[in-house]
Amino acid sequence: MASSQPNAKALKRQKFEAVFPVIRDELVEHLTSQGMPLDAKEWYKKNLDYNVPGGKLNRGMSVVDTVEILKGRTLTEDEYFKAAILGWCVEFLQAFFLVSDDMMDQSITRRGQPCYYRLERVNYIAINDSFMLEAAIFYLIKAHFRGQPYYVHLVEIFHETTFQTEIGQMIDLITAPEGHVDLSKFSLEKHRLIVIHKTAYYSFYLPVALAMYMCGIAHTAEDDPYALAQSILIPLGEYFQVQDDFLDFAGTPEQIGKIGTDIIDNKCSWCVNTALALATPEQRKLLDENYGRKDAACEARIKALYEELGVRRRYADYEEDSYTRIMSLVEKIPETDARDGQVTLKREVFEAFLGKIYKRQK
Ligand code: DMA
Ligand code: MG
Ligand code: MG
Ligand code: MG
Repeated sequence: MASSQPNAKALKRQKFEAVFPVIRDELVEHLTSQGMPLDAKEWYKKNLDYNVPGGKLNRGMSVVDTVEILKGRTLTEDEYFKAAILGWCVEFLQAFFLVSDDMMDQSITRRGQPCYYRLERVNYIAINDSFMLEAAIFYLIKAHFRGQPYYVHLVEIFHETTFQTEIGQMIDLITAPEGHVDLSKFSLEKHRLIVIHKTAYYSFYLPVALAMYMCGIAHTAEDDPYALAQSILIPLGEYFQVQDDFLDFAGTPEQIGKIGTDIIDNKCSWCVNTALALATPEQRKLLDENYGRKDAACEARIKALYEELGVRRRYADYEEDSYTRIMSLVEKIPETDARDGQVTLKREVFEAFLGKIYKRQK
């Protein structure tokens, strides 16, 4: 497969990245049309440049990849551009969530640079700047898709997914109150609810659903390919956030581009839930006394306990189990195209996703 060659992969990324300046300039031009002064345009441009590109771009590029897989052919220039805009809209949504998430999590770095709110000139202005990342999505969709039959679906799914993510962020945050450690409130069930909402919908279902809408895939009461896609992508997203939780503990900042804050932030992470399930009464006491404290020595004690309890081994097992489980879900999708002439869901959509995240180190 040509796309798995490193060169083809790099070219794909470059092609996608090349669309960003076009979109960014269009947004900055909008400010011009509103009579905004130069400093306002420069501020917005900096917000966009600092927060939108520079990530792994997995979410954004998977919109393009999925459209290609669904259509089963190379895209025309116009199709590519449209798919790339939707892909970038997912990256804008991600940027909006990350800017606000880093403030709420009091994080230090992101993508190997200081979190945006930590820039001296930015600070709390990051709140409004995050809103302006979100607003850009609806501006772009209107500018490029207003005349399409699926326009309303795009608008609705961005609104709905945003709400789901915000619900997830809310339960993530209220389950991790500052200064009130109560580990009895944590459970893997609670964790699952949090991660499905805060991560899985926007990171996995959204990109595929956007591609499906763009390809005109219909759904009826009897046949709902969107529900089918969701039944695989939500478990996939859950697995992805478990990886994120594990890397928060085990990844180095060089590797993951961010400094882990979950232990200090009292988060209902997969790691602490795993540790709670394995801990002896003495180890539980150590967890109770050191978790969620703004203290590097407490954090180090928790990390040492994770090592002692074999959280790494548990994670490796979890990763293998997830891979097998998700592959078996994928295999339920009919291998061949049943309906001629119609675009239908394909296994490859999900295999491509799983391939991108399996055993990821960042
Ligand atoms: C990720 O939660 C969810 C959203 C919506 C950003 P997180 O705080 O674990 O993310 P990160 O580890 O990237 O700060
Ligand atoms: Mg965070
Ligand atoms: Mg968070
Ligand atoms: Mg995290």
